[in-house]
Amino acid sequence: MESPLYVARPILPDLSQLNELLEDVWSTRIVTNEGPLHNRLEEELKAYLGVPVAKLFASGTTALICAIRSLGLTEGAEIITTPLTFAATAHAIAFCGYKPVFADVCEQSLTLDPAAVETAISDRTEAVIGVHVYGTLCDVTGLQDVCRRRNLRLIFDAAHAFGSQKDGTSVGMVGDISVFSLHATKLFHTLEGGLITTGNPQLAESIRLIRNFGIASEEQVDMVGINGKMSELHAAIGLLNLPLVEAEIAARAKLRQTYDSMIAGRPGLRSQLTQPGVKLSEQYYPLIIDPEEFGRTRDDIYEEFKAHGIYARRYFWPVCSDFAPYQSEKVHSVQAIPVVDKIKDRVLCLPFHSGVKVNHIENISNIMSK
Ligand code: T4K
Repeated sequence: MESPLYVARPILPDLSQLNELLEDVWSTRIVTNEGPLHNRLEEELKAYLGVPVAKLFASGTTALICAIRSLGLTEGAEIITTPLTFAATAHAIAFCGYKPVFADVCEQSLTLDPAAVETAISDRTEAVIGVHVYGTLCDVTGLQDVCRRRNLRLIFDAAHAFGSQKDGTSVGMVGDISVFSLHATKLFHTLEGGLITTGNPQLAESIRLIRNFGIASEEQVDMVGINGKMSELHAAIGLLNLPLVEAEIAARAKLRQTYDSMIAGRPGLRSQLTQPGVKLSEQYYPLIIDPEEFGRTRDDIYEEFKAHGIYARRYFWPVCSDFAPYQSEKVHSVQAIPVVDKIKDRVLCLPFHSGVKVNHIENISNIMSK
Protein backbone atom coordinates (compact mmCIF):
# COMPACT_ATOMS: atom_id res chain seq x y z
CA MET A 1 0.00 0.00 0.00
CA GLU A 2 1.38 3.37 -1.02
CA SER A 3 1.90 6.01 1.67
CA PRO A 4 -0.96 8.47 1.95
CA LEU A 5 -0.95 11.57 -0.25
CA TYR A 6 -2.06 14.67 1.63
CA VAL A 7 -3.31 18.05 0.44
CA ALA A 8 -0.19 19.68 1.89
CA ARG A 9 3.37 18.58 2.67
CA PRO A 10 5.70 20.89 4.58
CA ILE A 11 9.06 21.76 3.04
CA LEU A 12 11.79 20.90 5.58
CA PRO A 13 15.47 21.84 5.76
CA ASP A 14 18.35 19.42 6.40
CA LEU A 15 18.51 18.50 10.05
CA SER A 16 22.26 19.03 10.05
CA GLN A 17 21.77 22.66 8.95
CA LEU A 18 19.24 23.15 11.72
CA ASN A 19 21.68 21.78 14.29
CA GLU A 20 24.34 24.17 13.05
CA LEU A 21 22.04 27.17 13.36
CA LEU A 22 20.88 26.13 16.80
CA GLU A 23 24.42 25.87 18.18
CA ASP A 24 24.54 29.65 18.72
CA VAL A 25 21.10 29.58 20.34
CA TRP A 26 22.25 26.89 22.72
CA SER A 27 25.43 28.74 23.60
CA THR A 28 23.75 32.12 24.27
CA ARG A 29 20.57 30.57 25.71
CA ILE A 30 18.56 33.41 24.12
CA VAL A 31 15.72 31.20 22.95
CA THR A 32 12.84 33.65 22.51
CA ASN A 33 11.63 37.29 23.02
CA GLU A 34 12.79 38.87 19.76
CA GLY A 35 16.12 37.01 19.67
CA PRO A 36 18.78 37.32 16.95
CA LEU A 37 17.33 34.63 14.64
CA HIS A 38 13.86 36.10 14.98
CA ASN A 39 15.17 39.55 14.07
CA ARG A 40 17.19 38.16 11.17
CA LEU A 41 14.13 36.40 9.79
CA GLU A 42 12.09 39.62 10.00
CA GLU A 43 14.80 41.40 7.97
CA GLU A 44 14.98 38.59 5.39
CA LEU A 45 11.19 38.55 5.03
CA LYS A 46 11.10 42.33 4.52
CA ALA A 47 13.55 41.91 1.64
CA TYR A 48 11.87 38.81 0.16
CA LEU A 49 8.37 40.30 0.29
CA GLY A 50 9.35 43.88 -0.54
CA VAL A 51 7.67 45.41 2.52
CA PRO A 52 8.89 48.03 5.03
CA VAL A 53 7.52 46.21 8.09
CA ALA A 54 7.39 42.46 8.81
CA LYS A 55 6.44 41.31 12.32
CA LEU A 56 6.60 37.63 13.24
CA PHE A 57 4.01 35.92 15.41
CA ALA A 58 3.45 32.58 17.13
CA SER A 59 0.62 31.76 14.68
CA GLY A 60 -1.45 33.30 11.92
CA THR A 61 -4.43 33.42 14.28
CA THR A 62 -2.52 35.35 16.96
CA ALA A 63 -1.34 37.70 14.23
CA LEU A 64 -4.95 38.25 13.06
CA ILE A 65 -6.08 38.97 16.63
CA CYS A 66 -3.26 41.47 17.14
CA ALA A 67 -3.94 43.09 13.75
CA ILE A 68 -7.62 43.59 14.60
CA ARG A 69 -6.78 44.88 18.11
CA SER A 70 -4.33 47.39 16.68
CA LEU A 71 -7.17 49.16 14.82
CA GLY A 72 -8.71 50.31 18.14
CA LEU A 73 -12.30 49.84 16.95
CA THR A 74 -15.37 50.85 19.00
CA GLU A 75 -16.86 48.25 21.35
CA GLY A 76 -19.47 46.15 19.49
CA ALA A 77 -18.17 47.19 16.06
CA GLU A 78 -19.05 45.05 13.05
CA ILE A 79 -16.39 43.68 10.72
CA ILE A 80 -17.49 42.43 7.31
CA THR A 81 -15.76 39.32 6.01
CA THR A 82 -16.23 36.22 3.87
CA PRO A 83 -17.69 33.00 5.25
CA LEU A 84 -15.59 31.02 2.72
CA THR A 85 -12.42 30.95 4.82
CA PHE A 86 -10.73 29.00 7.61
CA ALA A 87 -12.38 29.33 11.06
CA ALA A 88 -9.52 31.57 12.24
CA THR A 89 -10.69 34.61 10.24
CA ALA A 90 -14.13 34.78 11.88
CA HIS A 91 -12.85 33.59 15.27
CA ALA A 92 -10.24 36.35 15.44
CA ILE A 93 -13.01 38.96 14.98
CA ALA A 94 -15.26 37.36 17.64
CA PHE A 95 -12.31 36.75 19.98
CA CYS A 96 -11.58 40.50 19.93
CA GLY A 97 -15.20 41.16 20.95
CA TYR A 98 -16.40 42.37 17.55
CA LYS A 99 -19.20 41.06 15.38
CA PRO A 100 -18.37 39.22 12.16
CA VAL A 101 -20.83 40.03 9.37
CA PHE A 102 -20.62 37.52 6.55
CA ALA A 103 -21.03 38.81 3.00
CA ASP A 104 -21.00 36.98 -0.32
CA VAL A 105 -18.08 36.25 -2.64
CA CYS A 106 -17.56 36.78 -6.38
CA GLU A 107 -18.52 33.76 -8.48
CA GLN A 108 -15.20 33.56 -10.34
CA SER A 109 -12.55 34.51 -7.76
CA LEU A 110 -14.42 33.18 -4.67
CA THR A 111 -13.13 36.23 -2.77
CA LEU A 112 -15.19 38.85 -0.92
CA ASP A 113 -17.42 40.77 -3.34
CA PRO A 114 -17.01 44.57 -2.92
CA ALA A 115 -20.67 45.06 -3.95
CA ALA A 116 -21.82 42.61 -1.25
CA VAL A 117 -19.63 44.44 1.28
CA GLU A 118 -21.32 47.71 0.34
CA THR A 119 -24.77 46.18 0.97
CA ALA A 120 -23.66 44.72 4.31
CA ILE A 121 -22.44 48.03 5.75
CA SER A 122 -24.43 49.27 8.77
CA ASP A 123 -23.85 52.23 11.06
CA ARG A 124 -21.75 49.91 13.27
CA THR A 125 -19.43 48.68 10.52
CA GLU A 126 -15.85 49.79 11.12
CA ALA A 127 -13.66 47.35 9.19
CA VAL A 128 -13.50 44.77 6.42
CA ILE A 129 -11.35 41.63 6.27
CA GLY A 130 -10.79 40.28 2.77
CA VAL A 131 -9.25 36.82 2.37
CA HIS A 132 -7.04 35.91 -0.60
CA VAL A 133 -8.62 32.48 -0.48
CA TYR A 134 -6.61 29.53 -1.93
CA GLY A 135 -4.10 32.14 -3.12
CA THR A 136 -6.51 33.94 -5.48
CA LEU A 137 -6.21 37.64 -4.78
CA CYS A 138 -9.22 39.64 -3.65
CA ASP A 139 -10.53 42.46 -5.80
CA VAL A 140 -8.10 44.69 -3.92
CA THR A 141 -9.00 47.85 -5.83
CA GLY A 142 -12.74 47.27 -5.35
CA LEU A 143 -12.41 46.65 -1.60
CA GLN A 144 -10.05 49.61 -1.15
CA ASP A 145 -12.52 51.81 -2.99
CA VAL A 146 -15.48 50.81 -0.77
CA CYS A 147 -13.38 51.19 2.39
CA ARG A 148 -12.06 54.61 1.37
CA ARG A 149 -15.54 55.91 0.49
CA ARG A 150 -17.19 54.51 3.63
CA ASN A 151 -14.30 55.29 6.00
CA LEU A 152 -13.61 51.66 6.96
CA ARG A 153 -10.31 49.99 7.92
CA LEU A 154 -9.18 47.18 5.64
CA ILE A 155 -7.25 44.06 6.67
CA PHE A 156 -6.27 41.29 4.27
CA ASP A 157 -6.05 37.75 5.57
CA ALA A 158 -3.15 36.72 3.34
CA ALA A 159 -2.68 33.30 4.96
CA HIS A 160 -2.70 31.72 1.48
CA ALA A 161 -0.87 34.47 -0.38
CA PHE A 162 2.76 34.43 0.77
CA GLY A 163 4.91 36.04 -1.91
CA SER A 164 1.98 36.99 -4.17
CA GLN A 165 2.27 40.14 -6.21
CA LYS A 166 -0.14 42.23 -8.26
CA ASP A 167 1.52 44.18 -11.08
CA GLY A 168 4.84 43.85 -9.26
CA THR A 169 3.50 45.15 -5.93
CA SER A 170 3.70 42.86 -2.93
CA VAL A 171 0.35 41.67 -1.63
CA GLY A 172 1.69 42.65 1.79
CA MET A 173 1.48 46.34 0.84
CA VAL A 174 -2.28 46.60 0.21
CA GLY A 175 -4.93 47.67 2.72
CA ASP A 176 -4.02 48.78 6.25
CA ILE A 177 -2.54 45.43 7.31
CA SER A 178 -1.86 42.02 5.74
CA VAL A 179 -1.71 38.88 7.87
CA PHE A 180 0.06 35.68 6.78
CA SER A 181 0.02 32.21 8.32
CA LEU A 182 3.38 30.46 8.57
CA HIS A 183 1.80 27.16 9.59
CA ALA A 184 3.39 23.89 8.42
CA THR A 185 0.69 23.50 5.74
CA LYS A 186 1.73 26.78 4.09
CA LEU A 187 4.14 27.28 1.19
CA PHE A 188 6.61 29.09 3.48
CA HIS A 189 6.40 28.05 7.11
CA THR A 190 8.06 28.09 10.51
CA LEU A 191 6.20 24.93 11.76
CA GLU A 192 3.76 27.23 13.58
CA GLY A 193 3.90 30.95 12.97
CA GLY A 194 2.36 34.09 11.60
CA LEU A 195 3.44 37.35 10.00
CA ILE A 196 2.06 40.87 9.74
CA THR A 197 3.06 43.38 7.11
CA THR A 198 1.90 46.98 6.94
CA GLY A 199 2.91 50.20 5.28
CA ASN A 200 1.59 52.21 8.26
CA PRO A 201 4.29 53.00 10.88
CA GLN A 202 1.78 53.83 13.68
CA LEU A 203 -0.02 50.53 13.23
CA ALA A 204 3.35 48.74 13.08
CA GLU A 205 4.30 50.14 16.48
CA SER A 206 0.93 49.17 18.07
CA ILE A 207 1.22 45.68 16.58
CA ARG A 208 4.75 45.28 18.02
CA LEU A 209 3.52 46.32 21.47
CA ILE A 210 0.38 44.15 21.42
CA ARG A 211 2.52 41.13 20.44
CA ASN A 212 4.56 41.56 23.66
CA PHE A 213 1.96 42.24 26.42
CA GLY A 214 1.85 45.96 25.49
CA ILE A 215 5.28 46.39 27.13
CA ALA A 216 7.01 49.57 25.97
CA SER A 217 9.95 49.37 28.40
CA GLU A 218 10.95 47.69 31.67
CA GLU A 219 8.87 50.23 33.55
CA GLN A 220 6.07 50.95 31.11
CA VAL A 221 3.10 49.03 29.73
CA ASP A 222 1.22 51.13 27.16
CA MET A 223 -1.67 48.91 26.13
CA VAL A 224 -3.40 45.60 26.67
CA GLY A 225 -1.41 42.95 24.83
CA ILE A 226 -0.78 39.23 24.62
CA ASN A 227 2.13 36.89 24.14
CA GLY A 228 2.21 36.49 20.38
CA LYS A 229 5.98 36.05 20.03
CA MET A 230 7.84 33.57 17.83
CA SER A 231 10.67 31.52 19.40
CA GLU A 232 14.21 31.18 18.06
CA LEU A 233 13.59 27.54 17.17
CA HIS A 234 10.69 28.49 14.88
CA ALA A 235 12.67 31.40 13.42
CA ALA A 236 15.56 29.01 12.69
CA ILE A 237 13.24 26.80 10.64
CA GLY A 238 12.03 29.90 8.79
CA LEU A 239 15.59 31.04 7.97
CA LEU A 240 16.39 27.61 6.54
CA ASN A 241 13.08 27.23 4.71
CA LEU A 242 13.09 30.63 2.98
CA PRO A 243 15.79 29.64 0.43
CA LEU A 244 13.74 26.51 -0.41
CA VAL A 245 10.60 28.45 -1.34
CA GLU A 246 11.41 29.29 -4.98
CA ALA A 247 12.02 25.63 -5.90
CA GLU A 248 8.76 24.64 -4.20
CA ILE A 249 6.88 27.39 -6.09
CA ALA A 250 8.36 26.14 -9.39
CA ALA A 251 7.32 22.53 -8.66
CA ARG A 252 3.80 23.63 -7.76
CA ALA A 253 3.49 25.89 -10.83
CA LYS A 254 4.31 22.83 -12.97
CA LEU A 255 1.78 20.74 -11.07
CA ARG A 256 -0.83 23.47 -11.60
CA GLN A 257 -0.25 23.19 -15.37
CA THR A 258 -0.63 19.41 -15.18
CA TYR A 259 -3.88 19.68 -13.23
CA ASP A 260 -5.10 22.42 -15.62
CA SER A 261 -4.48 20.11 -18.61
CA MET A 262 -6.22 17.25 -16.79
CA ILE A 263 -9.44 19.24 -16.44
CA ALA A 264 -9.24 21.22 -19.70
CA GLY A 265 -12.39 20.78 -21.78
CA ARG A 266 -14.04 18.58 -19.14
CA PRO A 267 -17.63 19.79 -18.58
CA GLY A 268 -18.34 20.71 -14.96
CA LEU A 269 -14.72 21.18 -13.88
CA ARG A 270 -12.90 24.45 -13.35
CA SER A 271 -10.20 25.82 -11.10
CA GLN A 272 -8.74 28.97 -9.73
CA LEU A 273 -9.32 32.13 -11.73
CA THR A 274 -6.22 33.32 -13.59
CA GLN A 275 -5.76 36.98 -12.76
CA PRO A 276 -3.80 39.21 -15.16
CA GLY A 277 -0.64 40.69 -13.60
CA VAL A 278 -0.79 38.38 -10.57
CA LYS A 279 2.16 36.30 -9.38
CA LEU A 280 0.46 33.41 -7.61
CA SER A 281 1.52 32.10 -4.21
CA GLU A 282 0.87 28.51 -5.39
CA GLN A 283 -0.75 27.66 -2.05
CA TYR A 284 -3.73 25.50 -3.10
CA TYR A 285 -5.27 24.01 -6.22
CA PRO A 286 -9.03 24.28 -5.71
CA LEU A 287 -11.00 22.10 -8.12
CA ILE A 288 -14.58 23.32 -8.53
CA ILE A 289 -17.00 20.57 -9.49
CA ASP A 290 -20.45 21.25 -10.89
CA PRO A 291 -22.29 17.98 -10.08
CA GLU A 292 -24.94 18.34 -12.81
CA GLU A 293 -22.44 18.91 -15.59
CA PHE A 294 -19.72 16.55 -14.30
CA GLY A 295 -22.09 13.75 -13.34
CA ARG A 296 -20.54 13.16 -9.91
CA THR A 297 -20.47 15.31 -6.80
CA ARG A 298 -17.49 16.82 -5.02
CA ASP A 299 -18.11 14.38 -2.15
CA ASP A 300 -18.16 11.39 -4.57
CA ILE A 301 -14.68 12.34 -5.76
CA TYR A 302 -13.47 13.10 -2.23
CA GLU A 303 -14.52 9.60 -1.06
CA GLU A 304 -13.04 7.87 -4.11
CA PHE A 305 -9.74 9.67 -3.61
CA LYS A 306 -9.78 8.65 0.05
CA ALA A 307 -10.33 4.99 -0.86
CA HIS A 308 -7.09 5.27 -2.88
CA GLY A 309 -5.10 6.96 -0.09
CA ILE A 310 -5.46 10.46 -1.60
CA TYR A 311 -6.51 12.96 1.05
CA ALA A 312 -7.88 15.97 -0.84
CA ARG A 313 -9.66 18.54 1.37
CA ARG A 314 -13.06 20.18 1.13
CA TYR A 315 -11.77 23.59 2.24
CA PHE A 316 -13.78 25.52 3.46
CA TRP A 317 -16.81 23.38 4.12
CA PRO A 318 -18.70 23.90 6.34
CA VAL A 319 -18.34 27.65 5.91
CA CYS A 320 -17.89 29.96 8.92
CA SER A 321 -21.52 31.11 8.98
CA ASP A 322 -22.51 27.42 9.49
CA PHE A 323 -20.43 27.08 12.68
CA ALA A 324 -22.25 26.75 16.02
CA PRO A 325 -20.77 29.94 17.56
CA TYR A 326 -22.14 31.99 14.64
CA GLN A 327 -25.71 30.72 14.68
CA SER A 328 -27.01 33.45 16.97
CA GLU A 329 -28.00 36.81 15.51
CA LYS A 330 -26.42 38.38 18.59
CA VAL A 331 -23.03 37.03 17.60
CA HIS A 332 -23.05 37.71 13.89
CA SER A 333 -25.33 38.67 11.10
CA VAL A 334 -25.26 37.08 7.71
CA GLN A 335 -26.34 38.71 4.49
CA ALA A 336 -27.74 36.62 1.65
CA ILE A 337 -24.80 34.58 0.37
CA PRO A 338 -26.09 32.77 -2.75
CA VAL A 339 -22.65 32.27 -4.31
CA VAL A 340 -21.16 30.81 -1.12
CA ASP A 341 -24.25 28.61 -0.65
CA LYS A 342 -23.74 27.21 -4.14
CA ILE A 343 -19.96 26.87 -4.09
CA LYS A 344 -19.41 25.42 -0.62
CA ASP A 345 -20.38 21.90 -1.73
CA ARG A 346 -18.27 22.09 -4.89
CA VAL A 347 -14.68 22.88 -3.90
CA LEU A 348 -12.07 20.16 -3.50
CA CYS A 349 -8.45 21.16 -2.86
CA LEU A 350 -6.18 18.64 -4.60
CA PRO A 351 -2.81 17.52 -3.19
CA PHE A 352 -0.58 20.43 -4.15
CA HIS A 353 3.13 20.22 -3.33
CA SER A 354 6.43 18.91 -4.67
CA GLY A 355 5.73 15.46 -3.19
CA VAL A 356 3.02 14.81 -5.81
CA LYS A 357 4.66 12.42 -8.30
CA VAL A 358 3.74 11.01 -11.74
CA ASN A 359 2.05 7.90 -10.28
CA HIS A 360 -0.08 10.10 -7.98
CA ILE A 361 -1.17 12.21 -10.95
CA GLU A 362 -2.08 9.06 -12.88
CA ASN A 363 -4.22 7.85 -9.96
CA ILE A 364 -5.92 11.22 -9.63
CA SER A 365 -6.52 11.44 -13.37
CA ASN A 366 -7.93 7.88 -13.54
CA ILE A 367 -10.38 8.55 -10.72
CA MET A 368 -11.50 11.80 -12.37
CA SER A 369 -11.96 10.05 -15.74
CA LYS A 370 -14.11 7.12 -14.57
N1 T4K B 1 -6.66 32.43 7.80
C1 T4K B 1 -6.74 31.49 6.85
C2 T4K B 1 -7.42 31.83 5.57
C3 T4K B 1 -6.20 30.20 7.07
O1 T4K B 1 -6.31 29.24 6.11
C4 T4K B 1 -5.55 29.93 8.29
C5 T4K B 1 -5.02 28.61 8.54
C6 T4K B 1 -5.46 30.96 9.26
C7 T4K B 1 -6.04 32.20 8.97
C8 T4K B 1 -4.84 30.74 10.60
O2 T4K B 1 -3.44 30.53 10.53
P1 T4K B 1 -2.69 29.64 11.67
O3 T4K B 1 -3.14 30.16 13.00
O4 T4K B 1 -3.08 28.18 11.45
O5 T4K B 1 -1.26 29.89 11.39
C9 T4K B 1 -4.84 23.54 8.36
C10 T4K B 1 -3.88 24.43 9.13
O6 T4K B 1 -3.73 24.00 10.48
C11 T4K B 1 -4.26 25.87 9.11
O7 T4K B 1 -3.07 26.60 9.40
C12 T4K B 1 -4.75 26.30 7.74
N2 T4K B 1 -5.21 27.66 7.70
C13 T4K B 1 -5.88 25.39 7.28
C14 T4K B 1 -6.38 25.78 5.91
O8 T4K B 1 -5.34 24.09 7.19
P2 T4K B 1 -6.31 21.51 8.96
O9 T4K B 1 -7.20 21.22 10.12
O10 T4K B 1 -6.80 21.28 7.60
O11 T4K B 1 -4.90 20.78 9.15
P3 T4K B 1 -4.49 19.26 9.04
O12 T4K B 1 -3.75 18.92 10.29
O13 T4K B 1 -5.66 18.43 8.70
O14 T4K B 1 -3.43 19.29 7.85
C15 T4K B 1 -3.80 19.14 6.48
C16 T4K B 1 -2.87 18.11 5.86
O15 T4K B 1 -1.54 18.59 5.84
C17 T4K B 1 -2.84 16.80 6.63
O16 T4K B 1 -3.79 15.94 6.08
C18 T4K B 1 -1.42 16.29 6.42
C19 T4K B 1 -0.62 17.52 6.08
N3 T4K B 1 0.25 17.91 7.20
C20 T4K B 1 -0.27 18.61 8.24
C21 T4K B 1 0.52 18.93 9.32
C22 T4K B 1 -0.04 19.71 10.49
C23 T4K B 1 1.58 17.48 7.20
O17 T4K B 1 2.02 16.81 6.25
N4 T4K B 1 2.37 17.83 8.26
C24 T4K B 1 1.90 18.52 9.33
O18 T4K B 1 2.66 18.81 10.28
O19 T4K B 1 -5.86 23.04 9.14
